[in-house]
Amino acid sequence: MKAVDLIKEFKRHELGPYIEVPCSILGPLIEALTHDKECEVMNPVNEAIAMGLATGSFLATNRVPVVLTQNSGLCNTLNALTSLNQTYKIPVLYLIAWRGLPGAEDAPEHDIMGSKLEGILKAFGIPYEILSEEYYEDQIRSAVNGIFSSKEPGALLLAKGVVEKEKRGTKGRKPGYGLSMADAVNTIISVTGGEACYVATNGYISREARYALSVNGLEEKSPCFYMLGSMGHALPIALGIERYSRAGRKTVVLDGDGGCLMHLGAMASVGRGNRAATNLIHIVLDNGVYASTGGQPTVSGDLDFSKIARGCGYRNVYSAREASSLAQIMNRLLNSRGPSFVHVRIDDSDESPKLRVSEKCTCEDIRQSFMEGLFHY
Ligand SMILES: Cc1ncc(C[n+]2csc(CCOP(=O)(O)OP(=O)(O)O)c2C)c(N)n1
Repeated sequence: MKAVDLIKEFKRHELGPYIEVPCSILGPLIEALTHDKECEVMNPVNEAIAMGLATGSFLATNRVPVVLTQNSGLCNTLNALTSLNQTYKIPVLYLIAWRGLPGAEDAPEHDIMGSKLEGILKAFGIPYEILSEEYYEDQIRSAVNGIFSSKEPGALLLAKGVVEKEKRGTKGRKPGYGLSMADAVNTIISVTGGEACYVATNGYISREARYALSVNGLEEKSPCFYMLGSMGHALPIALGIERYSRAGRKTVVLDGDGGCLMHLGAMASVGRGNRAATNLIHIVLDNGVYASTGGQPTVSGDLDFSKIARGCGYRNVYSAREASSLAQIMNRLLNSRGPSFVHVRIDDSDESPKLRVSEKCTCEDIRQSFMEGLFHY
C-alpha cells in the first residue's frame, strides 16, 4: 500500500499528532507525513519521550496521538505505557515496525524482539492488528474504536514491504558540509589504532568502524565492541569498560548524533570528580540525520553538543570538520587526561554503506574477540 493511503485513514479518524522515532520500515510513512502539511510530526530523541509527548498532546486536545516506533523501541515505552497511559487511561495508537519477523531474513539483533513481539503485546494488554494491504481500512477502524472505548493504547504492526518505498526526499546535511562518515572513522582509527579500544554505535557507524579497522590491519591490536542493536548504549558501555578495564588504554566511543541523543543523560555520568572517566574519548559523528534508517532528521541541528559536554564535566572538548584537524585532535587526546569529547561534523552523503558487521561474524564472536583483545593487551 502507499503511505498516503494509510495517512488518509488516519486523517479520517482525526488522529494525531504523529510522534516518531525512525526505523527503515517506517521511512516511507515518516517521509509522507512530513511532507503533508495537515499532519503534525514530532521527532523526540527516544520512544519513552514519545509517550510523554503523546500523553501531553492528548491532555491538551482529546485527540488520539500516533506513536511510530520500531519494535526495539517498544520496550523503551513500557514504563510510561503501564504507569501513565494505562493507569490514567490516556490513549495512544502505536504504529510498530516489526523487525525480526519470524520466518523473514533480518539482522540478528532483531531476532529475539521479533519473535517475542506478539507475546509482549499480549502480556502488557495492548490489543493489536497486523496491518495488511487488503484490510487496513477495517483494521485501523477497529483499532481506533477499541482505543476510543477503552481509552487505552492499542497497536498496529507494520511488517517490511507492506508500505511501498518511495523515492527518497531531501535529507539533512548535504555533501560538502563536513567529512564523509567513512573518512571521519578512518581518520580516527588510523591515528588511534593500536593505542585504543573502541565501542561503535549501531547502524552505519559500526559498519564503517569494522571496515576501517580491517583495511588498516588493526583488528587484532584494537578491539572494537560493535553494537548492532541497543541504540543509545555506546557511551554507557564504554564507561563501564573504561572504569573496570585493567589495561588502562583509551576507550574511544564512536557515537552518532541520533545514538548520543537517544540516551543523552549518559553524558552526565562521565565527568564526576575523582571518578571521572579519564581514559574516555567520546566522539559524536554528527550528520544531522539518522542515516542508517533512511536519513530522517535528528534534532542535533538545534543543539550545541560541545556546551552539553562542558556542562557534563568533560575536561577536553573539541570540534572538527576536516580530516587534518581531526587527526591532530586525536593525536593530542591520546596523550591527554580525559574525559574528552569531540564533535565531528560529517556529511549526510549518499555513499553506499559498508557490509553489515553481522555478515562477517556473530554477536557472540564480537563479544568474545573484544574481551580477548582487551585482556591480552
Ligand atoms: C530503540 C531503537 N529505536 C530505533 C532504532 C532504529 N535505528 C537503528 S540505527 C538508527 C539511526 C542511528 O542514528 P545515528 O546514531 O545518528 O547514526 P547514523 O545512522 O546517522 O550513522 C535508528 C533510528 C533502534 N535500533 N533502536
